[in-house]
Amino acid sequence: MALGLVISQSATGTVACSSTIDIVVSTGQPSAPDVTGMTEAAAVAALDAVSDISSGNVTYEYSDTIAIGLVISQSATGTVACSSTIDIVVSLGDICDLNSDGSIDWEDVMLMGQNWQTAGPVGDCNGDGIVDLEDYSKLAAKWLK
Ligand SMILES: [Ca+2]
Ligand SMILES: [Ca+2]
Repeated sequence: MALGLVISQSATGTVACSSTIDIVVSTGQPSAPDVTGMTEAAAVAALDAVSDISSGNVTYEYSDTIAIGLVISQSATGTVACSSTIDIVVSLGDICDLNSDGSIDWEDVMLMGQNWQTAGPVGDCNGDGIVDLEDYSKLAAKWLK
């Protein structure tokens, strides 16, 4: 909405005497919604739905806490300059979830076993260049969590 125009108010119509009505006035700049926790497609759609901003680059990172396919972070939220692009980071899931099915279980152990004592990358949960007992310990600690 253009600069200086009222976007919304706290009440309309009949109100009690001595009521105070709050108003929200446009700063004339677009506001980027918080899309963290959304799926990539929903986040891109939500950003593109706001006029004067658009979705930007999508990058992918492993995350212990954010489920696979969901947005971990974004480059900006709230009021941004017109024509801003908002980049998002999408979760690849847990690095120990070797088959990327959203849970850490025997299938991942099997995959790790197939890559045992190799350089990975599948199975190298700690990224040290070898699939070994340290990786198994890390995977086991996350078993079915
Ligand atoms: Ca898995
Ligand atoms: Ca390793």
